[in-house]
Amino acid sequence: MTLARQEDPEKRVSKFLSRVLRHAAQEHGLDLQPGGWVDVDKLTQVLAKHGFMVDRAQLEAVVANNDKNRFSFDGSGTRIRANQGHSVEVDLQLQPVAPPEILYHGTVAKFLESIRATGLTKGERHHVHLSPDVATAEKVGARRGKPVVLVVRSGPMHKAGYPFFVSSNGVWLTDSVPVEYLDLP
Ligand code: HQG
Repeated sequence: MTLARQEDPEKRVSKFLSRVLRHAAQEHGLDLQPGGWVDVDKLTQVLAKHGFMVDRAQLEAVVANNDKNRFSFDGSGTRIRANQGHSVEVDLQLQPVAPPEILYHGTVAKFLESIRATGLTKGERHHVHLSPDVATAEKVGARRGKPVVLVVRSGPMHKAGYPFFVSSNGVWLTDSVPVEYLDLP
């Protein structure tokens, strides 16, 4: 008999952090401040309450080792946030920036018909998420099955007045992508 492999403890903490910081700060009694910041000491208490006895050094390791740099500390080190991916209302204080000419969106075939009808929409999230390169978009799509990578003509879109943002971990964000700016298979 084989035993199910235990998930790496750092990954378990990271998943819990994603859930709390992106989707459920309030439910855990945490104040999500502008920028998405949460007090580190209060977060550590929430972690402990859920069985994650994580000290400062361990929390720093979770932030530093996260495969997608999902989290940041602020300059003073007293606050922590998820860099993007929120579903709750929060002002992430993102500044609009000019995107590269082309960005990519990783998805799966079953969504194409709907995307063809309405373009890319943000669904539960704050923004549509776009990737700077094909390899990253393939990974995003592969979370759901065989990835399909769409080309987004972000340069012309930006010229037409659509704002773009980039999170501190390099994910490109925009409100929606009309179908005329997409290359669909
Ligand atoms: C699809 C991960 C039907 C869209 C990744 C996607 C990313 C539509 C799904 C981040 C549609 C939404 C976000 C339309 C878009 N009709 N389906 N009109 N428009 N879709 O998870 O981009 O690991 O909200 O193609 O790396 O997959 O969480 O967005 O398949 O950066 O840090 O609807 O999540 O980062 O799914 O992923 P999601 P996403 P983390």
